[in-house]
Amino acid sequence: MTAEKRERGLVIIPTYNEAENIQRVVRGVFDQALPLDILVVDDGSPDGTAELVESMIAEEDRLHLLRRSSKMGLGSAYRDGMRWALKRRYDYMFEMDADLSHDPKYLPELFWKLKDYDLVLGSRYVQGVNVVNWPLGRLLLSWFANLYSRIVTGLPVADSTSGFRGFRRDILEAIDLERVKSDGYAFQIEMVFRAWKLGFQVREISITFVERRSGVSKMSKGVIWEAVWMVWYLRVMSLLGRL
Ligand SMILES: Nc1nc2c(ncn2[C@@H]2O[C@H](COP(=O)(O)OP(=O)(O)O)[C@@H](O)[C@H]2O)c(=O)[nH]1
Ligand SMILES: [Mg+2]
Repeated sequence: MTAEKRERGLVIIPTYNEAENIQRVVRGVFDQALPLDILVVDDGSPDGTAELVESMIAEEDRLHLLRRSSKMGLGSAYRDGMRWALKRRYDYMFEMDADLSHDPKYLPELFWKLKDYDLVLGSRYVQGVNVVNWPLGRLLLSWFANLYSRIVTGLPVADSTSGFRGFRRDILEAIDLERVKSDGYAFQIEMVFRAWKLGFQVREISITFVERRSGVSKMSKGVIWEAVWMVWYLRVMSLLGRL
């Protein structure tokens, strides 16, 4: 008798000073009753985020922690998390913020869609604009960043900067993570672009993003400039066949 293979996923959550949020988001993920583990990638948060995770690990063997010594950026945290996942037998990997902007209730849809698609994005802009509590300036920045990235790269995606998404393992095996250099929103765009160029099927589902209520955003001007240049880099390198 052949038992049906049950897909397993890993939710990678990067943290820097998320002590006020991390325990709630971990519980929210496990409440979904999906075959999911969690890997928190913490960059030496001075507020004790990692210690809170460790106290939960004692009672929850599906929770894991990767401690890094200092703040090295979101993209770098995800790259390390993805390498960690690739060494283990996960079929799917998910990206998710720790600040509860990404509601775990969308995980089942992301999860089940990965049976038919290679990369599933939780998208804020597929059905109008679904963002709660962002100042107008921040919303416009995000919306225009997506328009700009679509025009420059040709990516047929409404929300390529979204940090709530699921990958099938084969994408992460196919993309050479050593070559992925970007860190902030650019990292998100770059991963979708590389997957799309490699011919993987990308799908968006509609989510509502709610701005964090606790803790502070770590996004900076540098991260925005990185994205401005990165989309041109991606386009040129891809035209030259050197991506
Ligand atoms: N490990 C790690 N996590 C980070 C870093 N920068 C941001 N994060 C985490 O990435 C997620 C998104 O960051 P956030 O500041 O909320 O960005 P925003 O939602 O675009 O304002 C949160 O879970 C942060 O704690 C970093 O340098 N290292
Ligand atoms: Mg946030």
